[in-house]
Amino acid sequence: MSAQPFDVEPTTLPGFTPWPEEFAARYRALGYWSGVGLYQRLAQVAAQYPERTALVCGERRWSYAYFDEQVRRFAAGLARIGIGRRDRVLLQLPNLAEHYVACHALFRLGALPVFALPAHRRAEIGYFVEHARIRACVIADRDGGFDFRDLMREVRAAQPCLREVIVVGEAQEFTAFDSLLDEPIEQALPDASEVAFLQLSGGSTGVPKLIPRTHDDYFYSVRASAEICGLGPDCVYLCALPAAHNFPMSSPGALGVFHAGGCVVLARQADPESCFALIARERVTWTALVPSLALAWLESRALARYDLSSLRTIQIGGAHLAGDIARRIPATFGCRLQQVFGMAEGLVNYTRDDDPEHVVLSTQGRPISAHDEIRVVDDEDNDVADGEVGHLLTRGPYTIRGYYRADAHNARAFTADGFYRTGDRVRRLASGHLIVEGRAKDQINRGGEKIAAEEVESHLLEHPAVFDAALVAMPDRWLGEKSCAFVVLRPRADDAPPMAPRDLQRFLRERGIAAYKVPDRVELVDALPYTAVGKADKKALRARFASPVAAISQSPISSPLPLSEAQS
Ligand code: OOB
Repeated sequence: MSAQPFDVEPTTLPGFTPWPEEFAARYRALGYWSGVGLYQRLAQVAAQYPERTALVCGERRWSYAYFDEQVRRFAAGLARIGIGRRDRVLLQLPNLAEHYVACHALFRLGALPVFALPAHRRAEIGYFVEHARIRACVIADRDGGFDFRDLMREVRAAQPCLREVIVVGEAQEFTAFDSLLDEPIEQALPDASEVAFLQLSGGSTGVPKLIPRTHDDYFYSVRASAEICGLGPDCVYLCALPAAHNFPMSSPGALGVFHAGGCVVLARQADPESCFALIARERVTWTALVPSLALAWLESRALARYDLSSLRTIQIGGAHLAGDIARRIPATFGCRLQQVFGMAEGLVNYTRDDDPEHVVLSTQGRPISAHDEIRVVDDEDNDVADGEVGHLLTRGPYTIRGYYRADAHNARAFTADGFYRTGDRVRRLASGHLIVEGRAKDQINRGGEKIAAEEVESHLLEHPAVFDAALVAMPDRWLGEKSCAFVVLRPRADDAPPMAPRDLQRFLRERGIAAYKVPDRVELVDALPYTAVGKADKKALRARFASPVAAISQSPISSPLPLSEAQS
């Protein structure tokens, strides 16, 4: 009797697009894919440097030995409640040591963390839970005045697949994080070619996309990044951005620091005062910021009050860095600037320490790997010459070949031969450095936080009074970009109350979308301009902000902090 197909365990996670075998073989032969898993690397470092400080979180100071023990304990507790290989577990934690414990415990088990941001709310979390069939969520009790247990109650009522909610802090009816710190047990590690986690895409479509990254591909990017950035056991990294984001996680980020045996200092808040105090206290040597946060730090009056002389490098990435801000960073902080242009889908570019100053100031760096394949193409996918602007396509040893469970979208987001269409418009210099000139994707980059226009528009269209809507970026001094929704209302019955822009903003908040996605401004218009093919003409809408007077006079007061904490 032969086994039925459904009895056979699939060799990879269903919904994951692997690299074609010839590429996988090449990346292995080159030693890029080393077969070492993400937990395994932490265990190696903990054996090498048991006494060194791995993590500083508030007043807690953990050695590598202690950190690794916490990971093994939590992995044992997760196994006890039935979490195992390929189960998906959503992590939505602020910058706490438990974030790294949870993700490494899941790496050890071969279960997959799904990295949500603290700003996400019912709409996003509910979607991730349903789409990735999440078994458990790990949350904090409260953060920034928000109670994540209430959010979980709502999500769980709608999603029966969600069986466990694990809470750092006061668990109430849920499972306390600390109650899962069991005695460590022997556990078989997953194969490094397996998917290690699902990361979130900035997105440009109606629903967010999930990015499957394998141990092999991710650890390669971490290792190579740590080498490019010269990390050693003496590095002290301030994690000021949300720890779950790809930039502070792996470029080289916290995983790069753990790989090198250095120390990660977690900042609970990204504001200048809190971060300067940590830099001075812990003698922090480097950090990663988005441009809007760098600007807030540069403009802070607290600068003069702290000794920041330990800083050697500030990395800037995630959004366009204006030339004047770039110049002020080394001048003000007395340290090196490194530009980073990366994406959760894979490709990461860095300026290098030996690049001439004008290259560091004016380019977004060059790829990590000699095997990152870069194409810059016109609208018909023909390559353009170096120095000309075109669409950036890429393929390589740590760039995905497909989003998780998204076949129809994958057909558009990747070329037939596996290049990822980044949606960014770039110029490549003869040296290989890239300059980001803009983007073709329908996305707003709000201080590094990405907003898919279509996602917000589809929420707006759910309002019975809305006939049409288009979300576009408008310039902002602090965040680089903010969002403006142009909305056409349906004809109103004579007795219906008038609709104000803030009613629509409230409607979106009540639908449970992250605060950073709620349009900063709503313009009610009689009609949208359309292109020849009948789509909203966003170029024409954006042009309405071309005059700085219009942008400044009508924009609400800007907040200098990019991260959601500033808006919640
Ligand atoms: C990083 O990752 P994501 O996935 O949040 O966003 C990726 C997108 C890029 O496609 C590009 O549109 C934009 O963010 N971006 C930049 C940039 N770095 C990213 N645009 C202009 N200049 C830059 N330096 O944002 C990310 C991931 C890893 C490392 C660094 C950033």
